[in-house]
Amino acid sequence: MRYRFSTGLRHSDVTPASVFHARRRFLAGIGAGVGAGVLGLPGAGRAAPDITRLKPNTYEEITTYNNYYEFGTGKEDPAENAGAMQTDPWTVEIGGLVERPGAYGMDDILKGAPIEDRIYRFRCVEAWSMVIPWNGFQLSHLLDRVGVQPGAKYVAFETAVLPDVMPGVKRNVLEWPYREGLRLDEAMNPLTLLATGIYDKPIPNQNGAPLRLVVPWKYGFKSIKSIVRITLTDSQPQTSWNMSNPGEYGFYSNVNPEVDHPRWSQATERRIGGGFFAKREETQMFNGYGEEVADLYAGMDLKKFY
Ligand SMILES: Nc1nc2c(c(=O)[nH]1)N[C@H]1C(S)=C(S)[C@@H](COP(=O)(O)O)O[C@H]1N2
Ligand SMILES: [Mo]
Repeated sequence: MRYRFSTGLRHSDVTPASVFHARRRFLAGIGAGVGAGVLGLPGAGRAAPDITRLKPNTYEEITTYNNYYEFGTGKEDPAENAGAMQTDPWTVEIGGLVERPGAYGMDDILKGAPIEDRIYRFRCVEAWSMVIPWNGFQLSHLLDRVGVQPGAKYVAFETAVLPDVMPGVKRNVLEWPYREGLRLDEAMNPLTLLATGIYDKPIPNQNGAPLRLVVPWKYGFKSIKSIVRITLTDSQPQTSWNMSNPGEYGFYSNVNPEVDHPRWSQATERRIGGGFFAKREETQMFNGYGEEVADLYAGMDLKKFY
């Protein structure tokens, strides 16, 4: 529990309940729908479903149907194999264009981190989705603490490579370490979390303990697990899926029902746990978080920058 509640206080203890819930609705995207209705903006007629009202997937579903190739490529492999990974102590090397580079222990990273509860829809590029109640803090909080230098434009992330406990890294399915990256403004967006828990429990190894990225408007593979390195750079970093297949996986990877994966459609998704005969759902632009993030891509051709 120490990874989540290092202060001993829950976020809901320090924020009045009304503010807490209003903020939560805003962050989940409902604030957007209401605003559009009042102002009569286009799109108000077809309001996106309220993401906070989506029923979260069960703890069991969230922790047994995973992608974590270091532990195997099957959906059940991570839950089966990740238990042996030692996540305490854990150190994250933070470097590149920052004022205070160094090896930061988890206690240090969590010092003063305002842990929040966020219910996010999570959309995999394989066209399935889940709704996950995360505990975590904004990546911007950590970046502010280490001090981003003016020349920094991107943030690069790497996962641990632990051959003794990760059977998957002996195979070349991807180039290890697993790498991901964000543009600095994407990294600083309030929706971008470093997650430390699920359902108020410490994050399980198969979901990326002790610290994993969550970027809800992008396909799941951007949300890199078990982070050991964060580097601020001035040029776009390499990312594992883009390196392995640039035609199928771009750097941006924003959820976009209009840009299909070369081998399948991205227009709809299957909610995990809905049962075999459940209707597929229509995928929403930016996974339903457009009000919060569309401005980041103003003027960009998202078919080109997929
Ligand atoms: N290090 C690492 N991070 C990773 C992956 C991985 O294989 N290795 N898989 C990604 C993919 S494809 C998805 S869909 C999500 C799955 O997260 P979950 O298992 O917590 O639902 O993790 C992402 N982060
Ligand atoms: Mo994924």
